[in-house]
Amino acid sequence: MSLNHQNSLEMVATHDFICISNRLPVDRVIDADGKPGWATSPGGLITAMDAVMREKGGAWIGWPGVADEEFEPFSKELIDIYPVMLTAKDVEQFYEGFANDTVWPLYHDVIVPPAYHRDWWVTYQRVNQRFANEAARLASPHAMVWVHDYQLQLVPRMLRELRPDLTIGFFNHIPFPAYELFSQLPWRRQIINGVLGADIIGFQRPADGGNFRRAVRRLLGYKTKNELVWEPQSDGAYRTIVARSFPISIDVAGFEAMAKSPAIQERARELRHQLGQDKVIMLGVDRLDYTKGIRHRIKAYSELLADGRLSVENTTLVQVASPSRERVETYRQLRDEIELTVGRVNGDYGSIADTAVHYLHQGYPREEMVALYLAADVMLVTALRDGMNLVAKEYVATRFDRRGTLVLSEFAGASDELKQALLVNPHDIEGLKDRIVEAATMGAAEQERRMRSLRRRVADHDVARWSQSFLDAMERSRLLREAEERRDASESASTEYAVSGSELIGALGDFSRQESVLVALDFDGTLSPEVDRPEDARALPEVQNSLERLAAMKGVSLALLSGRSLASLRHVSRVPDSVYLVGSHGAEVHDPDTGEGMGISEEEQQLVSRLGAVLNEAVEGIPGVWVESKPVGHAVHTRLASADDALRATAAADSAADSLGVLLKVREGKNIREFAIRDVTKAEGIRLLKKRVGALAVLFAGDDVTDEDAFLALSDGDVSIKVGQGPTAATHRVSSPEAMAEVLHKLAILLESR
Ligand code: GDG
Repeated sequence: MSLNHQNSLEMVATHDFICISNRLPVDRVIDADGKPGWATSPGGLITAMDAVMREKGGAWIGWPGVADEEFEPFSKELIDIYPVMLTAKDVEQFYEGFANDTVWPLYHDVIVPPAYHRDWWVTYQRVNQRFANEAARLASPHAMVWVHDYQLQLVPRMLRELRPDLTIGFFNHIPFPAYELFSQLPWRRQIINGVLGADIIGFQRPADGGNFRRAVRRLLGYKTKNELVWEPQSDGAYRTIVARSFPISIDVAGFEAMAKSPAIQERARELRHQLGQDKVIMLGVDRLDYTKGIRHRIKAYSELLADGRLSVENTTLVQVASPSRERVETYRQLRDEIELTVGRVNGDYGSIADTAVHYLHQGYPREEMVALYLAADVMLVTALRDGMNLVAKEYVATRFDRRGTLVLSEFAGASDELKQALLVNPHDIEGLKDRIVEAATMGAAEQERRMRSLRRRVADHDVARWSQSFLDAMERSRLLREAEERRDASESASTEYAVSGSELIGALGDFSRQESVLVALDFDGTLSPEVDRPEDARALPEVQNSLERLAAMKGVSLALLSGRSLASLRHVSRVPDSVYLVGSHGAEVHDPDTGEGMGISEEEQQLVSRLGAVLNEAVEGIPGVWVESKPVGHAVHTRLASADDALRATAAADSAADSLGVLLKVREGKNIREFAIRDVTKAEGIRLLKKRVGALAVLFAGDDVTDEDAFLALSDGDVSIKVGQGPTAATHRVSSPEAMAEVLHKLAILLESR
């Protein structure tokens, strides 16, 4: 944080990192002496942001939950909080209206009809502008701003217009609907354009990202390629936006620690005792919301009681339905319906001794929720549509005893990851009933087997990892843009760097004066023109000649870095033995001195094989598409396919890869989509080589987006060359492999003559 003079009257603190959400992570409280203050609400988001906020001197902008009252900025536990004022009318039209009665139902598959009101839209824009203005005022130059959720979809664009220097992230916590539904929205273009003001756009599921990119193509006609959106700029260039999934999670260690606390365990025992020691206790925990499938759950349970498959003597359902959006009419109606149903079920099936449904329309402290999770034999998550559903992950995190069964809706984002739950389609009441009975009667060994696997997944992917991966993506975007700006500043953006251009020759001259250098080159598209069959690729003859000269020089280490497997690279490159070969984007390294490579574990190998099997099955029969095996993954090639078939193949490959239920690293190149079980980039390959050969300077040339990682890994004094068109972090550009041949020829001359 630093202090700036915003204008002569006002001293304003500025921040390098800002988080914006509709609701602040604090609640207004009045203490015992009637003194007002602020209490941190222990939500997942603040836990996720806590470390980064402290480290970066972050600020949080949001509404404190009280209408018509202005609050001064304040600090709470090292976070600077800037309350935004909402009038009662704003709350009604922006929050309850447009956000919760237009966007929320529309984005949750129109489970209830969305209401479209022009005055709500006007207020939504006005309030979004207020949030954007505040962020623009508080952000330091080149700061990062992370905007959260569907209430603030216009903020990214508004902020970009005010402060183009910022790196902006947007995360959508709820689903993004299919185009056929989204297109109902009268302001669909404005919303898409608003979100696209961000550099990084995050969604819960890959399918949400796909829906969003489709809406971008249909409504604005922008090109998208896999996870990238290309937004045309007024100068003819393109801005690259990343729109992809970042599945959110919870503070796993925090939940587990609570579950292990003696007080909470004692409370869990007490709950079990009160509910019936020998009963199967089923639990639902939701905000009272029509998306959560509470009615479906109660209906299925009541039918099971009616059928006699379950009875109130040996089961009970505890339903916590915490109050939510009570001023919105559809929520009032839902509450009435649920309460009517619960009353009927209890009236029809309960007895003096046994209650069928314990219905609790109350909010509870987190400790009580954890005790309930521990007491429950079966957790019912039957959402009709849910971005993620954190309750499912919380239940798993607390069950360190590896007992309990999770029944989980396929329509909750969590089902992408929690494959060992009993997955269910909540609309299929018969199927839901079968799943509930299966869960209620599941043996201990099977519970343990499933819970062990669920817990491993959740433990490996906690909320810290989620926020870190989003922030890393923002940081990467910031670095790329800075590199572009540096290049633009040194020469006009549209000018191609010619080989004979003084800039590049000057850089090559400086580079060649170093005592020990590393010349690292991508192969396909950089040294060899593109060919139909990958095995036919060959370096241009002039290039081959320069490579042989460079390979023979003292003080020069030569390396080829490719996305190809090592074997394939060795086959096509035909370079002298002294050349370092790095295959599979850095996953495989061949050191000519030691002959060493980098291995992968047996477990990883098995996962790679499973991935290969599902990908092959998914694209089988699609003309012009094939799957190439790589050491840590597989690549789907679409170069020979028609545009339609290529799209069909990548979509099929995406869902096949999703079906494995593991988070894969997906990388896209020209007509190629790679799925890897772990991250390997050419940047790591470069770092490894530089260290191994002890080079003082590095030259790297490449043509593909996968080469951008390597460009970013270079430092001052290094030379980076992009071959061909497209946005790049490289400092120099040449037009083609032929032009690159000329560069290498000149480089060989310069190095030879030192
Ligand atoms: C949105 C998206 C996405 C509930 N009642 C009480 C209570 N809770 C806590 C739960 C959980 C949280 O509230 C609810 O999170 P969910 O993920 O289940 O659902 P939404 O509120 O709809 O959240 C959702 C999420 O954003 C994050 O991106 O997963 O899909 O709809 O943590 O434990 N907590 C306490 N008392 C209660 O009575 N203390």
